[in-house]
Amino acid sequence: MSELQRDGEWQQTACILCECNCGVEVQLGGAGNRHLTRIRGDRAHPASQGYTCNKALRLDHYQNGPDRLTQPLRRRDDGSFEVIDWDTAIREVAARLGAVRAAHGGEAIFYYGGGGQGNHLGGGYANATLAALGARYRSNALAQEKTGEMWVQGKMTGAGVRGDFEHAEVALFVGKNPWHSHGLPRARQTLRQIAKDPQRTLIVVDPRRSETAELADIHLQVTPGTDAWLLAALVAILVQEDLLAGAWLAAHAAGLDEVLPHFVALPVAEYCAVAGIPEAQARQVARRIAAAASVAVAEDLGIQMNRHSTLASYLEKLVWGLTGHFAKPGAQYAFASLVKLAGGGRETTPGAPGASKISPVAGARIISGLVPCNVIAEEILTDHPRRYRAMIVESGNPAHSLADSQRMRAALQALDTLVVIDVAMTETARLAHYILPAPSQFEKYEATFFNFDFPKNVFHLRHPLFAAPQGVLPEPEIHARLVEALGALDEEDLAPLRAALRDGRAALAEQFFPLVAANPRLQKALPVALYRVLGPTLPDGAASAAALWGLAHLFVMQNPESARRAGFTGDGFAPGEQLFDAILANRSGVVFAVDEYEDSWKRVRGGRINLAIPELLDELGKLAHERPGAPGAEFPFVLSAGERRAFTANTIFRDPRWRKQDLDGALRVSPADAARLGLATGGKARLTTKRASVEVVVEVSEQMQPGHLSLPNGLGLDSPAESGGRQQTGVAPNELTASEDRDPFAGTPWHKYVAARVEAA
Ligand SMILES: Nc1nc2c(c(=O)[nH]1)N[C@H]1C(S)=C(S)[C@@H](COP(=O)(O)OP(=O)(O)OC[C@H]3O[C@@H](n4cnc5c(=O)[nH]c(N)nc54)[C@H](O)[C@@H]3O)O[C@H]1N2
Ligand SMILES: Nc1nc2c(c(=O)[nH]1)N[C@H]1C(S)=C(S)[C@@H](COP(=O)(O)OP(=O)(O)OC[C@H]3O[C@@H](n4cnc5c(=O)[nH]c(N)nc54)[C@H](O)[C@@H]3O)O[C@H]1N2
Ligand code: SF4
Ligand SMILES: [Mo]
Repeated sequence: MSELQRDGEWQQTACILCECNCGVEVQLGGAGNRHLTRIRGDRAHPASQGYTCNKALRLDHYQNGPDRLTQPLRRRDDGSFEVIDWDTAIREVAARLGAVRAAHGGEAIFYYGGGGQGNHLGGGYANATLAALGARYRSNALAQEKTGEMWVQGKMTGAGVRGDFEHAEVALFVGKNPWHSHGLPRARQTLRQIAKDPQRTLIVVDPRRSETAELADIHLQVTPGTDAWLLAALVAILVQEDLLAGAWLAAHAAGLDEVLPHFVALPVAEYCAVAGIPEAQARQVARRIAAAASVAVAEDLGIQMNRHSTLASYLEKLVWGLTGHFAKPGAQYAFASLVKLAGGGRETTPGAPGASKISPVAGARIISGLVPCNVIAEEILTDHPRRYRAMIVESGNPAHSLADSQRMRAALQALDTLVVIDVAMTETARLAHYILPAPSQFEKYEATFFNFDFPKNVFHLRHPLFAAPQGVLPEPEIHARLVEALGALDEEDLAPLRAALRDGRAALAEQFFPLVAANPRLQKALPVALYRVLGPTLPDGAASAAALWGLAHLFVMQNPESARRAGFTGDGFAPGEQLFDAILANRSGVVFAVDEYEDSWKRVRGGRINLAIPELLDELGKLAHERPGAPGAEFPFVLSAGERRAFTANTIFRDPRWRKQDLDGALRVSPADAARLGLATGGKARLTTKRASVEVVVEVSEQMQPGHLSLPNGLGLDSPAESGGRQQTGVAPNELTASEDRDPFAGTPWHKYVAARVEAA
């Protein structure tokens, strides 16, 4: 029985299945007391306030999932794995990566991942390992969805921007289905409230009659892949009908004169026709947005993984920008962040000022420090001297989740050294030379940096519920050992910090920044240094929280007013200490920032929204001559490969039994297409793209428009079958996708626009 178990008591933690990380309370029990037996929403959680969706109740399938890793593993020449001890694992991994650095430079070592929907704390420590290796290039899942939007935000505001849907008069979702995917707190409650209030308007742009579209007042059922035309038409209507927020723009925006000429003569009727939207409906929407007291807007994968995605992100932001829906209740806001998840949309290489802003082989734009996921394979499968030769994958499953699985597998297999840090034997782990096993997210301290709320922003440090199995190590410990094995940090470096801490944490705070500034080795290994010095002194074994201490102090220094309003007051280092104590103590999460709507302006670069992005205005011009239409005779359908449904959760659950419906992950087909092709619900079809041909179960669905197909995300994993052997459930979407099908600006994939053919099987 776990020593952490307190019988029958509800314990606070969070759901790890989407970025909302709703607070939950759980009871433990079952075999060995190692199960989550009861789960309910945590009313004390300041963001979720007791809310959960259907998925949180299934979390035990993660905690007790199949293929759990409990010992470090090393690949044998025949491809099988042997158990090794941790000392051997750390020594050999450090030696092999060190050898790659010695022969080819640290930039040949690539880092992928760092956290999923629930776990970012461990990834924070990886920076020390990368600095020790001199690694320069990295990526994660954000670089196959959000980097285009980040690049646009980097140019327009330089800040992370979100919509205040709770208070919005008009809510606009473009290519997003929050009923299932969430992405805003208590999504279903908020959607229902907007839908039932006659004063408020819910607008959804989606080719599919999604669950959110079903609730909407206005559903713009676009032709797949044509959002750029629709959004351009909406902007043009605002311009041509003189619906702009003139005085507001004069006070708060720049670049209007550069933007207007691109829209004054844009043929609205023609663009609406391309998008399959009645012109009158588009005009109704533009007028509603201009007239509203507040509009909140969110875009997501429907446009971010589609044709013209970066342009569409820009046009979406012009819609609310030109109508002045920013920095007021119910509109867009720039949030306070405890940690910037990625570098604010700038084109940069992390840790290498002035270094190249493009990837070394493909020359792809690096946004927010992330190499586009779609070029990773290309950066490996080449004889280019600057190719990546080794890779560390931490909490990510690129062999399954990135475009073009066949090519991704070939790339991972071509590496000199692949190290995987995970909890389960995944599609990626199977290809590794070394597998380093971590405790599950309920067996250690964990947190995410998805803290985007406003005006109150929340951070939640979760405490462990179970003891970790013998043989696994938390990620901060793995990184600390790697950094030490690489010779990048030792007791001599740490001694002055330890001496300062003897007089208490406040004394450490006083001396910390000068001490770190004086020793570049400390600077590079910062999180690990804190883990080693401060970590062991933290209560309840919370060593992994050590890096948060530095972040708490930095946050308070940079956002004194927001912190003060949240109750962290006093002089000098006192508020930072208070914030850190509150983070450690409060098991349901902490409000770390309280903002005023006006505060958004302080976070906008130069205090003005920049409306003009010349590269994208040029791109806009190309729409005039392009007519997307159906993909072609060989592949007459548009396949959206990766729809969020009631029972999908990326690849966090590997046990197919977690799903209560849609067990096979059916391909959704419109009734008209099904009738024409002789397809029926529950029957099989053959689905073919230029990359692969698979058999799939069909669901004839009224949600679909003719010519459009939709497959769920996260399926196609294999797991132990009850009858012995292994079973695969559903189709792995990226067997069907191709890495070259990507956005020209951000390199994000066209997963929602895959040319496909379907036939009865
Ligand atoms: N249940 C569940 N929730 C999740 C996840 C999960 O796996 N399962 N994953 C989480 C993650 S990682 C993410 S990034 C989010 C993603 O969240 P969403 O982006 O909301 O999810 P999707 O279902 O992938 O895509 C949204 C919508 O885009 C529509 N779409 C397809 N083609 C087009 C098009 O051409 N134009 C427009 N306008 N729309 C189009 C689809 O019909 C779909 O309804 O969800 C998060 N939440
Ligand atoms: N075709 C297509 N492909 C897609 C999508 C799509 O819509 N269509 N969606 C994409 C999107 S938006 C996303 S975000 C990605 C998601 O894909 P990935 O980024 O690969 O993320 P997850 O599926 O969340 O898997 C995370 C990994 O973390 C591991 N893990 C869980 N807990 C821990 C832990 O505590 N420590 C460690 N070290 N590991 C842990 C899990 O076992 C799993 O291997 O998929 C993308 N792929
Ligand atoms: S919305 Fe659902 S899946 Fe997302 S964190 Fe909350 S309970 Fe989990
Ligand atoms: Mo995602």
